[in-house]
Amino acid sequence: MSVKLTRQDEFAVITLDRQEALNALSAAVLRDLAQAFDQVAVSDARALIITGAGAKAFCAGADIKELTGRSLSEQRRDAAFGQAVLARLDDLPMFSVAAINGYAFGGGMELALACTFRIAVATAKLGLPEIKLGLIPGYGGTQRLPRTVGEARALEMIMSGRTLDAEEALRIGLVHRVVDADPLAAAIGFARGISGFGLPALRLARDAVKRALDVPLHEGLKIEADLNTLAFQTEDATEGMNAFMEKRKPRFQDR
Ligand code: DAK
Repeated sequence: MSVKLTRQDEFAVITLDRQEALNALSAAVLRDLAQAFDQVAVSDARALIITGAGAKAFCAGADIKELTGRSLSEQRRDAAFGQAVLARLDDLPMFSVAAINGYAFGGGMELALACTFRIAVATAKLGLPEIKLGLIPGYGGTQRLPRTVGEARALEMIMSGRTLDAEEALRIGLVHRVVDADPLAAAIGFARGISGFGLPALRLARDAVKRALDVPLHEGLKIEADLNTLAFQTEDATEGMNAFMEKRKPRFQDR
């Protein structure tokens, strides 16, 4: 199996392990990823971490060797499937963190973009080089990248196919942290800094922010008011506010 689903404490961990092809996303890997996301979705994991096996690559993109020799309708179907798999990741009930341990190119960058957060090792290289193959990104890159770094930077990255180092990725907001070593441990530490809050509030916050990018401001503010009202109705909100007034740490129950 090239997709390994394991558990580290309260977190699910998916490791892409196809090192002979720099963890590239073959059709089989995409199918296995879809299954793994479905398993994680119904688990009690508080977050999902995704990383690549080995020190060289997070994921070098779609499997280029599989991309050729297919009809246009097959390409269309495959793009829709890849997009749907990454949408499952984006829509998971728990947040996700990409632990970028090396190359994150093309579909690998798109996989990381579908995660809620991204932590990169300092030696990581990132980019959407599809243009160099005469292609454009097909697994959500043209849509998620501008939402992450803005239109101007996304256009430059996609139309030049330029490789970014981790420091530049951090500077433009493509990754949230850069670490010198062990991005998986760093991603788990990062997740732990968030996952102790109540899951309902975390989910509502994520939904509100994600929907901000899809609707005009006045509609977004209505969404915020609705979700904020829902948050007030949780037991965690009562506990959080009581704990503040009683000068103690809150004990959230995810209710
Ligand atoms: N696919 C398949 N094999 C790959 C691969 C990839 N993306 N990347 C690397 N490999 C394989 C290499 O072929 C090599 O295998 P062997 O030749 O030894 O059998 C092995 O991994 C080691 O790679 P290298 O020898 O090249 O290693 P280097 O350290 O020299 O170079 C590198 C590392 C990451 C700079 C280089 O491998 C590289 O440039 N890789 C390709 C990166 C890339 O261009 N990624 C984007 C792919 S396009 C769609 C439309 C578009 C897309 C998808 C769907 N639809 C309409 C359905 C496009 C998506 C993409 O991701």
